[in-house]
Formats: sequence, structure tokens, C-alpha cells
Amino acid sequence: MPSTFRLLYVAYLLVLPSGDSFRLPFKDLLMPPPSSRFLKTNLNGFLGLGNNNNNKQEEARLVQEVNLGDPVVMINNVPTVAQGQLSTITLQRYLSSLVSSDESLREMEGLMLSIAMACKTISTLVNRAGINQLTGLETDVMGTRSGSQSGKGKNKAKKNIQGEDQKKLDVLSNGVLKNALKFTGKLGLLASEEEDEALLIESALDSRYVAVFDPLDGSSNIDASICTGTIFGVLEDDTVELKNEYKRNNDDCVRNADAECVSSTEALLQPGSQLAASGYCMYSSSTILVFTLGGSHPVIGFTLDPQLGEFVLTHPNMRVPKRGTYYSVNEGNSWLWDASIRHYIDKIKRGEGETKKRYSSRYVGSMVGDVHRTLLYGGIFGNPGDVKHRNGKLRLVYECSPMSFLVEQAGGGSCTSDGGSVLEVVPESVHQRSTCWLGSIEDVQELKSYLTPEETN
Ligand code: FDP
Repeated sequence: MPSTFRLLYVAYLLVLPSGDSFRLPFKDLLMPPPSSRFLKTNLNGFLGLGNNNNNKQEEARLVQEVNLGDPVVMINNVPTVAQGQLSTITLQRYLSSLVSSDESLREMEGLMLSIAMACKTISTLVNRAGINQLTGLETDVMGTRSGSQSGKGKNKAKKNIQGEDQKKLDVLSNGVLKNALKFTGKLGLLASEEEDEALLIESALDSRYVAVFDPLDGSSNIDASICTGTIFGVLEDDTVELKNEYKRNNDDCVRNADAECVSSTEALLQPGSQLAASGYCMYSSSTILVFTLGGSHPVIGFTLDPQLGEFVLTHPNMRVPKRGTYYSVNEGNSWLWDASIRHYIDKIKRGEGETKKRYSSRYVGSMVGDVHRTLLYGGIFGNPGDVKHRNGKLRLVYECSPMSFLVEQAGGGSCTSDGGSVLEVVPESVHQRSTCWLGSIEDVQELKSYLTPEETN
């Protein structure tokens, strides 16, 4: 390969994985040409060749080598990628630096690393779904594949507690997350969209946290390879009484079909404002893990580097723009919405809202994808509910609350369809539904000016 071409190719490789905040300035393209070994290894990575462990380690070493200088700057004791550098801050490194300045985050570190590990596994499953025949519905007939059929004849589709068909990947992702969290020993209780009951983790009864998650949100998109995601929330568990009781009389443990110990859900029924952490992992053209640990912690995003097999920091401090020009809602239901919501959407799309700009519609139908775009570009996302489904389609505990918490932590806003706070709703059951709107603070405020509490009565 002629050397100028080689240099341009390496420049291309270096610019390609950079997020918007980390685009390399032109001067970095003039760095000394790397060794041909680096080029070869990197090319192999791109083509998916020679993926043995030695190669991976070598790739990691060489990629680091090419990142001349230390790209890390400390901001408020948190390592951050310096402008114009590729990220070398892995999730593990980021979390351990947090723990070194705040020891109370140690359990959270373990928990976050387990969630990240599960997300990596789910990302691989999602990526290989078509190849490994993991598309289609989960069926009731053991060992029988339904392909992409809708569970006709003998292969009846399995349903979750809300009566929705479960996809194979819903069930697999749930298992992956459940196992990852169980083995941390740091989580006493967990609930999931795909579990009828909350599960008590016997090996971690003294732990400080409980977790809720939607293992594979947007799974109706999965067979078309459209983006999906995992949503999670972590709450502090102060139901010591419950655990003591369990310890006193182990026989009281009611087991479900998988011989798992079913629990009361008391610790999980806390309003979103009590979340200790929340986030999502989006499986799309990149796999991106976005989360916040609440309080003074920012919303941060890590992108899975497929060459290193590691989440690396790419979005150090995500802030929702104050205003956007997109609305994201299933407009097919507009004829069933309350008049106030129809009126609001009509105004912004005609350019008759507060900004006098015409808003465009963007709707993936996968909450994680729609929220991720809203977080980056601004605008408003909603699942409003309608005359048939007053509380909408989304679930309060593991969809609306964690996402609203995250968006508010990034400077955005959220509300229910009667203009109330999503984060103040105290759940009555784990699988309860709720309306929810979230996005740019000024867009949410504008929407609220159209809503009246009476609308939901
Ligand atoms: P899915 O059913 O594919 O899992 O709550 C789940 C969800 O997707 C969200 O991800 C998405 O925003 C919403 O449902 C889409 O609902 P509609 O099809 O009614 O628009």
C-alpha cells in the first residue's frame, strides 16, 4: 500500500469511532505513520478476521500506543476525555476513579459493571439474532422453534404478565440480566418486564440495592434489525424487615416455576425520585450505555468498542438541548388522544408553537432509540395514553421513571399527560402503566401549558 494512502486510511480509522465531542482536529492526521503491524491488526478487526485473544490484546496495546499523549483530564475528580483525543477511559476505569473519591459507591460500581457485562452479552445476541435464529416468538413448546411465525398451531406464543407476546430475545435477555445481577451478590431483589413476580436474591439479602429493568425494550422491532435497548433503574432497599422475616423462616419462600424465590415488591414500589441510578443500553449501529448515578453526577455515555470489547467513555456530560425541533409520538393514535394533546402537536408541527418553528416528526417506536435521539438533539418524546388506554402503553417502574430520571438529570424535563411529575408517582404495582412525556425542558414546559389535570379524569 503506498504510504500516503496508508496514512489516509489510518486517519480514517482514527476519525471513524469518534463521537461528536471527540472529532479529531486536522492536525492529528499529520501524526507519524503507525507501524504496518498496527494497520494489519486494525484491518483484521474491521473485517472480523483473526479474532483470537492474542490478537485482541495486541490490538488493545497498539490502539493505546497510537493515542499519543494522555487524553485524560480530571474535571471535579472525574476522568474526562480531553478535546481532540480518542477515548481510552473504560467504564471500569471511570467507576474505580469514582470509588477512589467516594468509597460509598463501591457496591454501585459492582452493580454497574454487572449490568454492563449483561448489556455486552445482549448486544452480541441482538447482533447475531438473524444468524443464530433468535428472531421470532418464544413458544410454549419446549425445544421447538417458531421462526418468525406468530405462534399459530401447536407453537403457541408465550405471553408476559401483561398479555404481550414474548420474543425469544426478550426471554434470553431477561435471563442474561437476571444471572448477571444475581451473581454480583450486591442486589437483594429484582423485577423485570418479563417476570410475573419480583424475585428475591437469596445470596444477597444484606445488599443495599434493588433493581428494575426492561431487558429488551422495543423488541417488536428486533426482527427488522431496528434499534432496541435495555432500560434499568436501581433503588436503595430499606425494607430490612422483609429480609429479616425471610431469613427467620426460609420455608416461607414461595418459589415460582423456575424454583426462584418470589418476593413482596415493597422495596420496588418507590417513586422515581428515589432512584439511586438509572440508564439504558442502546443496541443500534453502536452499542451505547448511558447512565447517571443521580445527585451531582452527570449523565454519561460509553460506547462499546467492538475491537477492545470494552465500553469506552464517549459522552462525558450529556445535556438535553433546552429546545428541539422534533416531536416523537405514535401519531397513528392521534384520533384517540385528548383534544389538548392533539392541539399541542398540531401547533408545533405547523410552526405556531412558542418558537414559531415547524417541528418534524421522528418516531422509531423503540423507546430507547427515541429517548437517545431526544437526549442528543432535543425535542419531545411521549406516550400519551388515549381514550382506550388512559395510562398509555409504557410501564412506570422500568420505563417511564428511569428514563425521566435520566433526562431530568441531563437538564431536561418530564411529565405525565395530566402535567404532573412522573418522578413523584408512587407505584402501586411493579407492572403498572403510566403516560409519560420527556425531553427538552422548554418543550416540556410548553406542552404542560396545554395540559389540565381534569383531562385524565
Ligand atoms: P415494544 O412494544 O416494541 O417493546 O414499551 C415498549 C415499546 O416497544 C416502547 O419501546 C415503544 O416506545 C412503544 O412500546 C411503542 O408503542 P407503539 O407501538 O404503541 O407506538
